[in-house]
Amino acid sequence: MYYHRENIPNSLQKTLSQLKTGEVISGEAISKNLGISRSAIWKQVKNLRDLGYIITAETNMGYRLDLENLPDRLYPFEVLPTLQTKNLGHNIYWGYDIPSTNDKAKELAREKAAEGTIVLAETQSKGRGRRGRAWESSPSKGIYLSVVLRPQRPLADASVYTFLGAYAVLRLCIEEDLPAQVKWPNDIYVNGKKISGILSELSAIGQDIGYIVLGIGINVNQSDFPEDIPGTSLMIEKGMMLSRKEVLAKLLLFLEEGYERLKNDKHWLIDLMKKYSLLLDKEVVVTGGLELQGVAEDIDNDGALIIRTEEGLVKVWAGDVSVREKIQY
Ligand code: BT5
Repeated sequence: MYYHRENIPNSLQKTLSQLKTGEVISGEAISKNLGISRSAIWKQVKNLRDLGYIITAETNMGYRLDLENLPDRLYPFEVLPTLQTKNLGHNIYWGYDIPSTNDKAKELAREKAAEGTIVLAETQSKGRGRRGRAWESSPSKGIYLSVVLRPQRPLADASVYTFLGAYAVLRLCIEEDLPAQVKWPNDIYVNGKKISGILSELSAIGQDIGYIVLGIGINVNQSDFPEDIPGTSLMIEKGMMLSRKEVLAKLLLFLEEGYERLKNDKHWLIDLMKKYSLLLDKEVVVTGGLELQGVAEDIDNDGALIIRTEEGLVKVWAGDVSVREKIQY
């Protein structure tokens, strides 16, 4: 089941809007209001039911949509009216199960998808983290999003766009009064547990960025996680369920705002990453490529993490960094 913005049947949305009063409305009335046949409406109702809307048919009276139990899905026609962005997210590719939204977004980017195009899935069968790790994508609980960006920037600036994803999630958490921190370069933690991960992938044109696919996974309404994943969700931290649609709309707004600011300057973002860093001033261990340990001292203007080791300062551009547990005697 795939919907691209252009493919969403307009009539389906119109029928839905007629039903969204929650009152009983006759097929005849809908047919008159929309200027389409009653059999066409019957088909629309069937399609809407297939999408999870509960519509009862009251004999001789008409249809009624159950407003209390709307499907918890990020259908483009539900998401679009909530967006407050100028450009970001206005072109939506949605699928119930997309193996990896990043892979789909890369495919669309190669096919010249416009900047700001987003891919959304209810679940991913091959959701990816870095280095072949998996991203747990339980159906309709989290937000699994990939954004196509085309910044006109040299490759050297690429790492700040991973930070951009972290920035948007950080703002979201701060707005929800949650004590969020960023574990360089791409994890967001709340109260010691991971709530979100970012996977940014790029394609180069010579020495410049061609496109960036910014993949963001956020745990929203999960109540628990598999034993081997020390994760948390907005719901666990807030003690209540959140509307994924509203969370998504905010996230895209913060992303767009940050993206616009990055056109003039990137230092504000580096400063913010330092301010909310989980690692700075801590004893850390770096693995995956470089293997070293020391104290995380700074984040450089090029996005690298600077570690003070026994041999001196070392710059780390990529890798897994964990805080070294203090040995208790
Ligand atoms: C990340 O990788 O944290 C980047 C995750 C990016 C996921 C998004 S979802 C939309 C888009 N499409 C994709 O295919 N990917 C992106 P990394 O730093 O390598 O962390 C991966 C590790 O996080 C795993 O090995 C688990 O330990 C842990 N993990 C997996 N799923 C999790 C979840 N839902 N919540 C918290 N931790 C999780």
